[in-house]
Amino acid sequence: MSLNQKVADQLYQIGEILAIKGDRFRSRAYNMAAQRVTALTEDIGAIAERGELEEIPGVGKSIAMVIEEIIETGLTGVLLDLRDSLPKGVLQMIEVEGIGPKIAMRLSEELGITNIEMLEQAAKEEKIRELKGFGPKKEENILKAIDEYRNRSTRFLLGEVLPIIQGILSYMEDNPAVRRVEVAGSARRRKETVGDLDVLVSSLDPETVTEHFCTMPPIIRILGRGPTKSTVVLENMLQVDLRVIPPESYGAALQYFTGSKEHNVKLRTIGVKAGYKLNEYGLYRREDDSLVEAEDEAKIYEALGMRWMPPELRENTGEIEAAIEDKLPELVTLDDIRGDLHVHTDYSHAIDPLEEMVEKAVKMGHQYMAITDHSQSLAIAQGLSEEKLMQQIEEIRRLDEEYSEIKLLAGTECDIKSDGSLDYNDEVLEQLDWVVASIHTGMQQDEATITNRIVEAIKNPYTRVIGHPTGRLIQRRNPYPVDLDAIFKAAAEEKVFMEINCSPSRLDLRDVDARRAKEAGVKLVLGSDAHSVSQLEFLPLGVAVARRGWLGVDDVVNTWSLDKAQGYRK
Ligand code: DGT
Ligand code: CA
Ligand code: CA
Ligand code: ZN
Repeated sequence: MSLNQKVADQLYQIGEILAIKGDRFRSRAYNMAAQRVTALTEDIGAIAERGELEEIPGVGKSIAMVIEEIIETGLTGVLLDLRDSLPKGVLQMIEVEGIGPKIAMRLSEELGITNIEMLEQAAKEEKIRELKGFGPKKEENILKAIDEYRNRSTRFLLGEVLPIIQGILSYMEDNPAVRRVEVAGSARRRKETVGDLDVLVSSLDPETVTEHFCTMPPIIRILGRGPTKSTVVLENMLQVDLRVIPPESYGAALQYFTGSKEHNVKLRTIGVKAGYKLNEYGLYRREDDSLVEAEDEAKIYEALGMRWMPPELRENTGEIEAAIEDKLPELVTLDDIRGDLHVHTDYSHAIDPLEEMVEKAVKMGHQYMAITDHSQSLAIAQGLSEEKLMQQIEEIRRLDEEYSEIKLLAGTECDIKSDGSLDYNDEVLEQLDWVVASIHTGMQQDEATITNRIVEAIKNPYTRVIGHPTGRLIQRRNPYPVDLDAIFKAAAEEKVFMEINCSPSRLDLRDVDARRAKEAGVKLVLGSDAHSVSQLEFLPLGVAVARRGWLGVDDVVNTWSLDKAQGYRK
C-alpha cells in the first residue's frame, strides 16, 4: 500500500466511525478528504514536506494535522481514540456483508453482541428477528454472510510471512519495555500456511508495549486493543494478535500459544493423569493449586515427564510419545545444509544469469550447487535445446574452474513425458552430473498412468531426483492423482531421491509425505527451484518442511558430501 493509499484508508475509516456515531458533517469532511488524497498524482509525503497539505482541496487545518501524524507515526491517534469509543465488536460486525454501522450499533446495544461468534449464536437462536425492522429472512441472510466472511479469510504462505515476522520482531525489540518477543502459533511450528500471527511479548509494562505495537507502520486496522491483548490487521490483510505476558509466566504462554491445539489437548490429558493442571498461565498441582512451573517452556515439558521438543513436531502425531520415551529425532537444521540441488538460470525462463546465481551461492556459503534448467520440450519455460544445453555445460565447467569455493554441477530439470520417458536421450543425459526429473504436463491423466510415468522415470538410470513429486501449488492447484506409496517403493529400490521443493507455493513433498518417504527408506533432496538470485533464499522453507517431516541429517541429501550424494545410486 502506498503512503497515499494508507492516508486515504485511515481518513475513510475515521469517516466511517464518525458516521456510525452520527457526526455526519465531520464524516463527510473526512470522506471528501480521503477521496482527494486517493486522486492525488503526487506522493503526499512530498506535499507535506513542502508544508502544502492544506492546499489539497477539502483538507483543512485539523485534517492536515491528522495526515501529518499518519505520515510521521504510521497511524493517527484520532482513529485510535475513535475506535476505543465504539462499543466492542461493532467494527468486526461491519465486516460482515449486509451489516452496516447502524445495524451493528443496534445489535450491540439491544442484544449485547460483541463479536461474530455471538452474532451467529443470536441468529441461530432466532433472537435477531425479534428486533424492530428485522425478520426471519434477514436473520437467514446474516448467517449466510457470516459463512462467507469466514471463507473469505484465506491463509498466508509461510514464505510470505517469514519476512514480515522478521520485521515485527526487530520493530518490537527496539522498545526498551520489551524483554522478549517471539511469534508463537502455526508460524513458530513453521506450518506451510498460517492463518494469523500470534506475537508474544514478555514485559512488565504492557501499556507501553501495546502502544508501540499498535503504531507499527504496516498496520491498517486495529480490531481490538486491551491491556494484555490486541489484534491488528496489516496492509496485506494478515491479522496479528499481540499478547503481553509477565516474565514469570512467559514459558507457559509460549507453550500454550505455540499449539497445536491437538498437541496441547494431549499434553493436558497427560498432565491430568499425573495430577497436574496445565494452562496458559502455568503448570499447577491439582491438589492444592500450587505452581510447579511457568517461566520456562522446557521445564514445563520436563515436569510432565518428557523432553522439550521443537515446535515443528507439535502436531500430536507421535511426538509426545517419542518425547516420553526419549526417542525424539535429531532434526536437520539450516546450518547442516551444504548446497542447493535445483536451480534455474536465464538459459531457460529464469530471471538472472548463471554467473550471478553462482556468486550468490558462494556468498551464502554453499559448497555445491546443481544448475538444472528446463528441458527441450517445455516450450513455456523456454526449455534448453540440446545445443543450448551443451553451451551451458561448457559455461558451467568454466565457472566451476573460476570459482574454487564451490562445486558446480551441470544438470537438468528434465521433463517426464506423457509416456514416462525423459525429454533428453541417453547420449545427452550421460554428459550431465545431476538429473532432476519432473512432471510439468499431462497432469490430467489418471492415477495409474501418472504413477507409472513416475515409476518409469525412476527406473531411468540417469535420474537422481524426482522434482516436486505431487505437482501441487498451495491454495491454487491440487496435486495430480498419484500413488505415493508405489513411487516411494520404486525410489527406495532404485536409490532415487525425492525432492522437497522449497518454492513457497510448492513445498512439495509436503511435511507428512516427506515423513512417509523417509519411513519407506527414501532420502530427500532440498531444491530452492530458484528462478532468480533472491529465490536462492527459499531453502529455509524446505528445511522447515523437512523438520516437520521428522527428518534428520542423514535423511537430507544436501547435508551430505557431494561424493556421497553422487555415489548413492550406482
Ligand atoms: P493458524 O493461526 O490457523 O495458522 O493456527 P494456530 O495454530 O496459530 O492457531 P491459533 O492462532 O488459533 O491459536 C494459536 C495457538 O493457541 C494454537 O496453536 C494453540 C492455542 N490455542 C488456541 N485456542 C486453543 C484452544 O481452544 N485450546 C487449546 N488447548 N489451545 C488453543
Ligand atoms: Ca495463529
Ligand atoms: Ca568450483
Ligand atoms: Zn519444475
